[in-house]
Amino acid sequence: MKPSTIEQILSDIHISPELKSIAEKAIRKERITPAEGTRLYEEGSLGFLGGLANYIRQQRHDDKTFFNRNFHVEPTNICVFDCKFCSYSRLLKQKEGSWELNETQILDIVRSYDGKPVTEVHIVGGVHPKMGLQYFAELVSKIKAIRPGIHVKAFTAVELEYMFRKAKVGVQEGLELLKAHGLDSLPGGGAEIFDEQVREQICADKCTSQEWLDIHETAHKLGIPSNATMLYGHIETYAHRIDHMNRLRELQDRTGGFNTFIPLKFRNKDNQMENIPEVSVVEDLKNYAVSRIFMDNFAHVKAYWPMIGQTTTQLALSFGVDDIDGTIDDTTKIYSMAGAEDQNPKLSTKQLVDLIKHAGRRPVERDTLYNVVTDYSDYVFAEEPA
Ligand code: V47
Ligand code: SF4
Repeated sequence: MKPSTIEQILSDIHISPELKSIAEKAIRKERITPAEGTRLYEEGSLGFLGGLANYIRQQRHDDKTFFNRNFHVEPTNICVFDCKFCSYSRLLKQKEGSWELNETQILDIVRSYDGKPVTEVHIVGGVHPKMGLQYFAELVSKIKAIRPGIHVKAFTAVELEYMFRKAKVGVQEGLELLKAHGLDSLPGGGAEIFDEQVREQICADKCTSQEWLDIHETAHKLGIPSNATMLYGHIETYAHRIDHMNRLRELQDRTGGFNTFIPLKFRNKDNQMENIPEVSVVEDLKNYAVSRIFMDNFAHVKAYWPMIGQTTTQLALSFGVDDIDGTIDDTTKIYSMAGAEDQNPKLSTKQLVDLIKHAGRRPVERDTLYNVVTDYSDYVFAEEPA
């Protein structure tokens, strides 16, 4: 992929002096302000934002596009909370459409990957009132006993806040316990939009923004890295998105513990916000681009392919994205239940590699912490691997 040149970005005839000065700052690797970030959303054309984001992406990662080999375990979709955007959760008393895996079933999923070259298990689910801290700590230990080398990326801050509160332990104590049992990192879910008024309308009863940020900050201080997400394309404004990213950027300045930033597009099927139309692909791409430009202290911006589909994922690689998550298998239901095109999200390694190569980029398998596992640039597949 030919990188955008500075001249190409700045020669856009429609670019205002204000946008030009923001672009020049970003190119000089100077931090742009929240007001400048909001202006990018409001005034930047898709071409301009894409050119600038792609320039930054190329400077950081060249054509490299990261993915990993992982699988998801979703222990339950029973949840004590009532997020209006969620198509996935069921209340304890609601039997239809709910599931609850017991420990044996979860460990059997882990065993089913014996001999397969996965490097990560991503554990996330509803907040079940009866699955507590001790249960999950022991579960992590048992997973590690079966598969000692696997990276356990588990439990959103929402799940953690609830399990620590129920167990009457502080955040640090709870995280230390989980770490001692083998927890390696935290996924980025539950962040949604930090603005308190928006949060009140879309997910009033779960952990607050400050609690989410405090849990991640404590985790980072204990040597547990994490991801950060942002749920966009519902009732929030551009200023809310920038405020969200700014709170993450400030936390990252303090700890450096975030691996990657993951914008999550709101999908509107079968949830209490289904009257809100989904945003366009143009908006998705602009959002990736502004994220890449604004989040100057985040090494990676991830497009989560099961949520946006494979074609938009390929496009996103020219709008600042350098990571597309993993092979995943068909074990995640969060997006298929919310209306994503892929009902059984699963791509083999060859399919992921081809997806990246066909978009003109260089596929690199990484582990959770972005150590390179295999560079697939010139790799020839003998036969379809598992
Ligand atoms: O927090 C729920 C989102 C998140 C909908 O860390 C929805 O590597 C869109 O955080 N439309 C959970 N989004 C998933 C998550 C995640 C996913 C992939 C990778 C990582 C990582 C983390 O899913 C929730 C919420 O923001 N979500 N419902 C919906 N209707
Ligand atoms: Fe529960 Fe998570 Fe769904 Fe909210 S998004 S209702 S916390 S499963």
